Amino acid sequence: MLNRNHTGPMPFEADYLKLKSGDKVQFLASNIGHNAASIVGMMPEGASPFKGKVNEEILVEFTKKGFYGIQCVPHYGMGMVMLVQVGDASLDELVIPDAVPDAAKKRFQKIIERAKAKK
Ligand SMILES: [Cu+2]
Repeated sequence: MLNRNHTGPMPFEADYLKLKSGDKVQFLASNIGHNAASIVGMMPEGASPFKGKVNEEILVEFTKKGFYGIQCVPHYGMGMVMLVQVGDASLDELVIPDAVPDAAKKRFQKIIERAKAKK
C-alpha cells in the first residue's frame, strides 16, 4: 500500500496477483494511511470478506477460486484497488459491479488489460 508509484497516486503494488488456492498475501503498510479490504460483490461465492484497519498489515489466505477485488477504504473513490485471481478463471468472466466508483473501475480496467497482454 503506497501513496504513489509509476502507475499513479494511491496504488497497491503489485495491483494484480495470480495465486493458487491456499496462498497467503501479507498487505504491507509501506506508506501510512491505507488499508486492505474486500469489495462487496467482487469475491467468489462462499469466500469470507476481510477488512484490515488503517495501517494494519493483515495476512489473508485466499482459498476459493475466482476473482477478488480489494480496496483501500480511505482511497477507494480515488481508485485505490487491486485484483487477486485464484486459479485459472478467464479474465473475461470478471464482472465489475456498478457500485464500484468510477476511478476504481478505471484502474480495474487497466489492471485487466495489462494482465491479458501478459498472456
Ligand atoms: Cu489508500
